Amino acid sequence: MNEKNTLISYNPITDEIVGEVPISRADEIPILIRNAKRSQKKWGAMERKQQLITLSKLLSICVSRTDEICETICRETGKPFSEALNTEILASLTTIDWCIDWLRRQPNTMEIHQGKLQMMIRYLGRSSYIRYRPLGVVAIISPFNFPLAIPFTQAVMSVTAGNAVILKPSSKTPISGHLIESLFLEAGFPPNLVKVISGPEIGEALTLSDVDRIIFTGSSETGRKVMASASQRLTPVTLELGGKDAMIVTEDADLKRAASGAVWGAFVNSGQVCAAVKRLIVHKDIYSYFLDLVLFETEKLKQGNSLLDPDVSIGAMIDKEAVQKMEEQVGKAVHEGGRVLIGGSAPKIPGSFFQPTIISELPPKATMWKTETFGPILLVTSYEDDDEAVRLANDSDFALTASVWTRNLERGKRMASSIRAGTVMINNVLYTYGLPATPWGGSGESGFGRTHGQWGMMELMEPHHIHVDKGNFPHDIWWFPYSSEGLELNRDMINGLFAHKGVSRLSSLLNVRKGFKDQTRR
Ligand code: TXE
Repeated sequence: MNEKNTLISYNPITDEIVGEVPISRADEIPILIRNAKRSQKKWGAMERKQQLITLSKLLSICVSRTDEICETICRETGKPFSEALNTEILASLTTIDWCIDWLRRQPNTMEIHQGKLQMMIRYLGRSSYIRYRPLGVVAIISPFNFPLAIPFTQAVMSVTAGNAVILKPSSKTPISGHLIESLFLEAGFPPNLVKVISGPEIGEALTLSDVDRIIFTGSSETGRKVMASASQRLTPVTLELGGKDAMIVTEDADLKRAASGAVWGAFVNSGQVCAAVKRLIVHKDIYSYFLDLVLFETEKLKQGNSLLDPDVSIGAMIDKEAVQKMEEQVGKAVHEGGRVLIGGSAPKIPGSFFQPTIISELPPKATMWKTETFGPILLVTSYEDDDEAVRLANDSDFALTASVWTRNLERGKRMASSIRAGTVMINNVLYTYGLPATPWGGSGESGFGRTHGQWGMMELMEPHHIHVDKGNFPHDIWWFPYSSEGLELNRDMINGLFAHKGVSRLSSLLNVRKGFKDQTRR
């Protein structure tokens, strides 16, 4: 923040200014919510055909502005251009495309089948249906590590479900965040339907404001604060929090492929990924051979500024504080008995870099096994049998994603089904974030709720239940006044629906129907 009341963003490699955005004050939020609600009405009143055209326009604008968007992300985060392309842009494009398809298929209403009661309810001239209605205004608070993909995919889904969005991006990546508003405006969405605001007060103020849902992505520590604030107004929250994800490698896995998967899964975005591979659990029989493969792959990784050198695979961390935190965490791990096999310090190049680091022999009780390391640090250990591997994978307060690597897919599915993580991949890591039809989210310290897919959509809408009764009968048999006759009828209802074979269920149901009919005499 400065005298111009703007938030400045710096390039973590060159320290150059990437750009600045205006800072909003907490007392502006009620006005913004009013504007958002007005826009939401406009958007809601738009023909579905027109909404689909607008979403398609957003898709083509993102495609046409790909390089500009990627460059902005690279300059603001220090991540390699290839990652901006495939983990930010691609994930965003697939989500728009999925939303278009979802909206096209979304029925206006859905009739509810009453199961065993269906026949009776029908006879009584009644029916129930659901129309999913948007919540209203969704507040999105997002982290720095995927400054486009995370808030953008959540915003596209929120708007597709009919909501307006107020987005607060990380103060470390405001330019990429504010770019999102320009994309929606350029595509022709009503102004203020997606509004991006920044400022040191805004995050907390938004969680205390009159929004209809909060989607928070960030650390478990901040997640608790958000939930506490949101409880003031009983605002529902979706919490996408940290991870300490496990990767199990069995002795029958394709080891070369698994080694490449482990290295990408652990060091993509310089390890600043909630679902990055943090705990490598390798079968004892292949432990040292596999570790050599992983070390060999890691040694080959080039670190630097990909805007100057496209062969760079490992970019920078978000800032110097993040690098310092890595140095402290590695120092503690070594102090607690861990052995650094590669990396373990900041390389001697300008910028906020930390070397890809692999630590072995860390005692199971050591801090780093339990705490999130939001950087390029991978812990390795071995296991005897599948049960132990699964136990080790579940031995964490975090439960976001995990993976099992084996050529025996049935074995993989068996192990996967016992792992607590929200998503378990067999022979792959991380990338289902880019499969918008699949749910994303975890439990425990990794939060709760889901973004993406039908499950994410369900958290952005309210199932509005309409029950219609044609009023064919003047009186329901469970209404006042109670009587012994009425009591018999209610017994018949229960017998008719749930009694054991002995009792004639049909005659009971016929009694009930007759009972409803006879009410007219009362
Ligand atoms: O998080 P922070 P960061 C997690 C990742 C790591 C963290 C890193 O595992 O733990 O995010 O991101 C705003 N009330 N995930 O450091 O500090 C803050 O300004 C309201 C998980 O950015 O928690 C920023 O915009 N908001 C994930 C946002 O919260 C507040 C994917 C996050 O900040 C606030 C990516 C407050 N009191 C990262 N204080 C997943 N599970 O999918 C700060 N903020």
